[in-house]
Amino acid sequence: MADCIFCKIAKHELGSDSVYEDNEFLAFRDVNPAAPTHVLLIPKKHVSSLLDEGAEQKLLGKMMALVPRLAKELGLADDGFRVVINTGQEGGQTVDHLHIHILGGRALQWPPG
Ligand code: DGP
Repeated sequence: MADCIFCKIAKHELGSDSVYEDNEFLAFRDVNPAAPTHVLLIPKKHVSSLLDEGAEQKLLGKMMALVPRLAKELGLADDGFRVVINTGQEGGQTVDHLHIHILGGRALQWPPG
């Protein structure tokens, strides 16, 4: 998608503080962190949300399998972390490109606002 900010980040047309990259996925630090460690994991191909038919089992499985690896590499495994996929307007999704938030580095409250 030409005007998608995360597509531009995935193509390195826009800079990001990346922590992981392979052929299919990129993980980078959130520009507006909600926790001391706040990373976004995205597919490089444009998938608009968890409701998009492109969010299929294989893709989601690969993304979720990357989460514990990233959490360990980010130093979050000992104290724990949270994974969030905001979906749609009332779900708090502001960027229409599927992304998994990985949050940690402090005691997180529940329920979220
Ligand atoms: P969500 O509200 O779930 O759609 O989360 C979108 C997140 O993306 C939000 O926490 C801020 C982050 N974000 C938006 N634009 C940029 C950007 O250009 N760079 C980075 N690193 N993060 C961004």
